[in-house]
Amino acid sequence: MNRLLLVSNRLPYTLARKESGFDIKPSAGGVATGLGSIHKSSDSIWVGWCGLSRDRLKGHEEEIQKRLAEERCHTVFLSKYDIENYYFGFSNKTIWPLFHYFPLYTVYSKNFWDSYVRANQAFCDEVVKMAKEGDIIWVHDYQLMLLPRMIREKLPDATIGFFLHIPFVSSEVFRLLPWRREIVEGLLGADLVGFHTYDYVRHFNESVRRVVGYEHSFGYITAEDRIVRVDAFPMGIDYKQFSTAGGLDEVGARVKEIRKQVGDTRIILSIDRLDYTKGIPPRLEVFDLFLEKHPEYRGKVTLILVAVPSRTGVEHYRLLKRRVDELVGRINGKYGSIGWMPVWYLYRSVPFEKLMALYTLADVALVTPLRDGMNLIAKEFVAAKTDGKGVLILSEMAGAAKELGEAIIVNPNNKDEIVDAMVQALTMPEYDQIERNRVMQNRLARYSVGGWVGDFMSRLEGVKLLQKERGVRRLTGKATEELLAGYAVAEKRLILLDYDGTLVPFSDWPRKARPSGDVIPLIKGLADDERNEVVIVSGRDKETLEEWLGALNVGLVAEHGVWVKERGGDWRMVGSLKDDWKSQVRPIIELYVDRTPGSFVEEKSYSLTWHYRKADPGWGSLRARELRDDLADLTENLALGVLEGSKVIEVKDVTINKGQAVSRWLAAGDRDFILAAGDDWTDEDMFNALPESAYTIKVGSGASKARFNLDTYRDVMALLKKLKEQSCAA
Ligand code: GDG
Repeated sequence: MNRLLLVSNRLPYTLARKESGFDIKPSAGGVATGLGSIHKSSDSIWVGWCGLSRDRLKGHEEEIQKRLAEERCHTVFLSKYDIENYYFGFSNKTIWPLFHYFPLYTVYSKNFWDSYVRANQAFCDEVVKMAKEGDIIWVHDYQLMLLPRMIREKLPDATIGFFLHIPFVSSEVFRLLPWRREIVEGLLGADLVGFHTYDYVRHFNESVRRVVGYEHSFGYITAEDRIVRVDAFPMGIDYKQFSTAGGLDEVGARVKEIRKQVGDTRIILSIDRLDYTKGIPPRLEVFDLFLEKHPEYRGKVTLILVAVPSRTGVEHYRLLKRRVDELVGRINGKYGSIGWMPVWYLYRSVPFEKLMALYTLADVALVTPLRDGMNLIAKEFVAAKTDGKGVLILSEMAGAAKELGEAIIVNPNNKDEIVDAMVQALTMPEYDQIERNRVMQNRLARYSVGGWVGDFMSRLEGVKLLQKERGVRRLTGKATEELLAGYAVAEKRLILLDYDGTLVPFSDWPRKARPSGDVIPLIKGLADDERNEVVIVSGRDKETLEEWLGALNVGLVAEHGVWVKERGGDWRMVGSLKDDWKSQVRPIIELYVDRTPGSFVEEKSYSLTWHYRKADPGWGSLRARELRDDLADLTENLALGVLEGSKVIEVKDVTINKGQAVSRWLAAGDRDFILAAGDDWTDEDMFNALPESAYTIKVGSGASKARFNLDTYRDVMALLKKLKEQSCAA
């Protein structure tokens, strides 16, 4: 098993300054708890922040790293300013509220963002320093969303996984973020991006599609240079720990202690970090309503409310604390009596034994977050109920609701529904409680935190294998050397190049894809070598090709072969083609233009093309399917083909294709070196027409007849540059 490099904002240990030296304590929270057990049981190194700013550690850096190294941890040093702006700022005032559907709490600040970039860079530097070949780098959570891409830039072949512990919002909310592109690109630096639920996966895929235009299919996103897997991995708990700890003596002692204090009432339990996403004030309002509507439970039920202090430096959290204090005071004042306090309120973190004692004692767990990535408390409560007795009331807005369907599932905004759920829970027959809990327990035992890690790791391995398979044909190293050697000795070379997507990137409007500054000199340099014949084989109209490339000493093919221009010659049409079909087809395409904002029709002499790159992606592909069907019916009896390309549907004469077009250059004499590059389906005809010895190159990662592939037009340009250098050197 390869070594694991865990990376998260916080280390599982937090440092505090003492009068002399430092104190080291375990950190609290979902990520620390979940990953802590993996860290303990495996050969891993954990890179994260230790909780103190760089200034406070000054002069003790080595000592601290040494102390942390004993726990297989390594700290990142951050300035006070960056902690303020990256952690309390961008992470907790921008991403956290936005990703939990609190857009009104979201602060958009350039300073926060700059610190976020800087802090991610600081993490990257440490990870790169620590990483060894073969390590699996696993980055966690929303504070480090730029990190996968940053690491990838430094270590291109690294195995990188990313897991988001909070929800991924709907693309409609995500698009509010000014830095949405950077975030998506940052995440796509990973090989595998994991979320708790399939909903988050869907939202992420849709955001990727809208923000950077990459399509997804069957769990894979084809990014510019690589395939990235995106999947759901509902995080589990250390089931064994939670299902056995009830038997510990310390826990038993705590159970007795609490029972003595609370008295002989039924117990409803509520435990969370004090966070506005957890819905604590509405939960207290529900409890108030419950006591009001059901006076028969007064004196018979106690709510134990544990609120763990969190992010106390952030304004919304301070206000929240005040609101909770008020509500607890109000309820206790309104219903309390001597001998019965309706709400037992603990504003602090409790030790594990006490947590277990509370799980053991509670008749009902009231887990009603307004939004929650997963919620481990719900799972821990169920696991702790070894006798099967106890009822979980769970918000449908928590990721855990997807797995714990046997709980009483409620809408956290529907107070009456929750009150009814509380009554249902308090009166539920024992056999029903046991039956529900057993089903959930079996599920939690099967997919414990260990299972979660194993599942993530095997998917990560899977995507690496797939990348390798796809990369086998990649034109790198040895194959490039062979190609260059073949080129060097050849005397009659033919170089066939597609234009869009091969020499230049796609742009929103075809007219905008003019040859960039280096394309013309490069092609010219190649064409100047007498041993070379260069042909640009394009689907574009001849007027555009003439305008952009006409001055070069190259052959040109327009409209996929309708028009051909040999070096020094004039444009000629191939065969006799008809265009009278256009009047029948055009109105249908125009109808789709009207119905699909952002799309348009391009008319060439013997073809009509519907472009939808600028349309809404989902809508565009739906309409494309409809248009293709409509056109297929219409063109059935005509010699026309309806072809689908990269965000285009094209109707043209079926007898015309790039393969047929390039055959005249093949027939023109023996070639001792042929290179052809293209990125889409129309280029496949060209590859098919060439002899096996030709260097055929597919740009992009899709299936192809080509012998090799390159990732992007940039790689094609780099290859052509090498050829040109050889030509010049000769
Ligand atoms: C984030 C996401 C997602 C809590 N109080 C005490 C205590 N805890 C432990 C619990 C549990 C963990 O902390 C809390 O986890 P949650 O999942 O409920 O919540 P977040 O901290 O918000 O975590 C969340 C999680 O990441 C994992 O991906 O589920 O949705 O927001 O394990 O046991 N432990 C002790 N004393 C406490 O007072 N000992």
